[in-house]
Amino acid sequence: MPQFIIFIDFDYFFAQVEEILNPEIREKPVVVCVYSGRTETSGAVATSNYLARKIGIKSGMPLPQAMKIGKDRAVFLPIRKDLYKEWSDHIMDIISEYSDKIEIASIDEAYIDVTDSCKDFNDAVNTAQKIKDEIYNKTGVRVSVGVSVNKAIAKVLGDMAKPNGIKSVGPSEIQDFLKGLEISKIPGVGKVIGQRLNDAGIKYITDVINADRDQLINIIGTAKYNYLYDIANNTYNKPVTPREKKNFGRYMTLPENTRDVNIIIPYVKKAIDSAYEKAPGLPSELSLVAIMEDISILSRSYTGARIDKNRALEIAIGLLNRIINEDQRNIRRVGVRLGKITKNETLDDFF
Ligand code: DCP
Ligand code: CA
Ligand code: CA
Repeated sequence: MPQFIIFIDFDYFFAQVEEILNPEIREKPVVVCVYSGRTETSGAVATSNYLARKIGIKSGMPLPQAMKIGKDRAVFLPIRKDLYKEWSDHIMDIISEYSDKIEIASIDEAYIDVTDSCKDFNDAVNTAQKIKDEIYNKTGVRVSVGVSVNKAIAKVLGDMAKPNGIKSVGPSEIQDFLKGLEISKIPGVGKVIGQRLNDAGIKYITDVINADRDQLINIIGTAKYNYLYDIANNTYNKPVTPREKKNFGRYMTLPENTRDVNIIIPYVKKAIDSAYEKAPGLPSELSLVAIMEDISILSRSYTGARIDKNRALEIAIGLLNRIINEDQRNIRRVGVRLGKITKNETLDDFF
């Protein structure tokens, strides 16, 4: 039985968030910078939008070099990690509505396993498109998506689909696809290993099947050999492994953009009910998250001892009022996020 795996990677993520919050910079090269603080220009590029990449400014580049290329035409912005994390959490929450089997691989990457909820591969591709559309409609973020029969090929396809695309290879096409797939495209095969394999005559992933096993193990070690062999043989089936979730968020879209708490509160209540249903215990931290009419995200948090559902509503309303008092804009979506969750004790804990 093949798995149906969807891989999602957010396009030029940090720079894209900055563009969404400030659409005027969209027509320009945008560079998100990590300033090291030693001198005014020491540091490196975290990421850049596609216009900046076109003129040669890429992740990891030293800032002085980037500034030389981009002076007068590029926008240089300081990295805002907490903000991107907030957006990432929100998008991951949207994705996790589609499957409990979600592996958040990094701030801008996730795998989900939809084998159980999709009746066939076509259904999995439709689900992937739905997730992509929903992320865009709710956050404005464009993502690239790969859908296939295992994690490795889903990621290969997600990379090929960049930017803003979706690519799929199902059970009936996988054998042909593998035949044409260069080994350098496989996740985990970097420049160095790719070159060494090429030197040993391995250009395509399927070349691994007939290669001299001992010779390859000498070059890349047993673990990597087995990994590549399984992919080539289409027997790779490493499961999507959910990491322990640290927080549980739920969001609701309001019927209209508003600052009227009487309209908003019922949706806060719905979000709380739904978040508590998912969470494995009581939180000691509760955040109220408001997505404003211009799509920016504001949140206010409360920390206290194990917060039950009734108190959660009271606290959330207090936090909502703070946001309304401190900000003039209308709210478009509202949500709650439960953090620092203490697991409920079950009988199992006593035996
Ligand atoms: N990042 C970083 N430093 C790097 C590489 C990446 O800080 N050297 C951060 C910024 C990116 C984020 O991680 O926005 C995700 O990394 P990706 O490699 O997925 O790159 P992008 O999302 O920026 O671009 P792409 O559209 O190619 O995925
Ligand atoms: Ca990305
Ligand atoms: Ca990534």
